[in-house]
Amino acid sequence: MKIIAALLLFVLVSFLLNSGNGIQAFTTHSINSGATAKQPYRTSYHFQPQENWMNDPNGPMYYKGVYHLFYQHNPEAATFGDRIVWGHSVSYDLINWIHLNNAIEPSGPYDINSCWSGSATIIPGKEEPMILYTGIDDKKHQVQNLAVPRNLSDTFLREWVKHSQNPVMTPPSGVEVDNFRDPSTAWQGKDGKWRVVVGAQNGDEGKAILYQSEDFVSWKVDPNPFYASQNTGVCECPDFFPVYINGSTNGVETSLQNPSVKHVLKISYLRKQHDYYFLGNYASDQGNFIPDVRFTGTSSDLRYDYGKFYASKSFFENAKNRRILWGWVNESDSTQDDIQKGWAGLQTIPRQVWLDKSGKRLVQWPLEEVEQLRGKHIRITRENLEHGSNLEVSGITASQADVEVLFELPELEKAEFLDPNGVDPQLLCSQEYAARSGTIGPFGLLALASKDLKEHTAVFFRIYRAPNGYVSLMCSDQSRSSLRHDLDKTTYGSILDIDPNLKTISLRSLIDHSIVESFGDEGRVCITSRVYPSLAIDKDAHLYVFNYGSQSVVVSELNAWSMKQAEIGYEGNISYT
Ligand code: DQQ
Repeated sequence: MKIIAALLLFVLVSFLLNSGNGIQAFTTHSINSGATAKQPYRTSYHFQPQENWMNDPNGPMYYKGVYHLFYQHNPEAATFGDRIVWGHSVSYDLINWIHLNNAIEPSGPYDINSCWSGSATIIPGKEEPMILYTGIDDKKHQVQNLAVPRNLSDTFLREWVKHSQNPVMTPPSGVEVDNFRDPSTAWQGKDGKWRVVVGAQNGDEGKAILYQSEDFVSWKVDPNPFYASQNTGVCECPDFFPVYINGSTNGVETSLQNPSVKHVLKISYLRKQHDYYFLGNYASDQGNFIPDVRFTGTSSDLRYDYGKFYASKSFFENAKNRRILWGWVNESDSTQDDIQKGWAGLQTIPRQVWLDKSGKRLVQWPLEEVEQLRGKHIRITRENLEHGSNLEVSGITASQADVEVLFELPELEKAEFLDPNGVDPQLLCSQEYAARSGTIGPFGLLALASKDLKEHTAVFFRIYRAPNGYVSLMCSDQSRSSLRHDLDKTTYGSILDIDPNLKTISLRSLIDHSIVESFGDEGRVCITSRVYPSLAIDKDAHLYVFNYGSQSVVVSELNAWSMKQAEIGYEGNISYT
């Protein structure tokens, strides 16, 4: 009897000691559990709240060694609602996240019907973060409010206090009261005054309205719009920042103005549900922005991402001197599916963003921090892909992977002719789908593919000879991504001018159960897709590299990694050592 009692005591003591040591014992059910048999579409290394609805990234910033991400969140349901709050999570590396309590919730007459999107600005010298956000007030008008941290010495800035003078901006004349929202990060002019832009609408005209302030509390509207576009409807989530023109990948602090930079204005057009950006000149004296090329509403407009990606926001991080971009990726299944899943909405893997050396477009690349999740590695080199080749990349978890491939191209003169003027790449991608043979291409990856290929998401290129050189068409084709019918399977695409001497073209895809984020030509074209396979789930997912063009292409090098799960969970339940 004594022996049995001693044994039981030993087991109990070891259990208590072990669980006390390894935080793991407490964490398992609170950490983002990733995809499971019941939840095959839950991601494993993309940012998601534990449950319910998430949309826009808000107020991202880096403050005293900690990254903050706030986000539009409905804590009550997996659908958008009429009491939206600011969710709040913090991280030391932008990949593993600690969820905190909501930072900003409806409370006063100036935000009682929701706390919508906004941005953070860190006041230099005082090193004090300020948040400007949109409140839906008691009359359902949109107003801008200010919130500051309660305690600057709290490492995670858990509590935010709303300013007594809220609202600090109300809809000015010439702006609809229910279309005045999403204040940008502020920048400081040479006169020391702060400036922000707020998205707006008047009739069919979309606008970004400029405000100025000396103290961040009293804001004066500029009567002339900072930017306006006709027949577009509302401009949401404007983001305005400088980029270096010398091809440097470094980011630029938001207030910097000198001849070494050019400016970027990003507008999220609600009607299009896409994020468009404009390169141009900031005429600081006149208080407006003059885009090099105006918005046309056609596929020639520049976009951050040609797939599912909206309401993005960037911030400058001084520790690594880079500009980091977050974007919201919505679901492509039905609201009913979201309710069943209990969640909806992802954020992309944060991307570093800079101006291409051509000066004509931005380049985006997943932050280097994501590489810490790379596990098992497979490498393929010098593999000739003849017409009809379909080579499996085996040995990694194809449902949770990072793949980089460099294709060596045949002689470009052999390419078919295409006049890209007036061509809609998205339409072309759905006509020239992956399985249809061309001359140079289609070649690329089949991600989240079932063994029999009945399901696959094809991310691929085709190269064409154009009137003034060569172009590449990059597509992400969801049409065969799932046997399920109740999904948005729009095929996405974009056309890019390429150097006539181009010998290789690169593709990287981050695959995470229901998302495929792809970066073509070293990040000059990005396409994000949401897919919900019914067969190609977990261990039944496969990855192939293929070529259905009549000309052979060579896989000069392919590296693929299984990706580990990121640690994303509630405070107190994760160990960060
Ligand atoms: N989402 C917010 C608005 C913003 C829109 C509401 C963009 O502030 O205009 O959740 O997705």
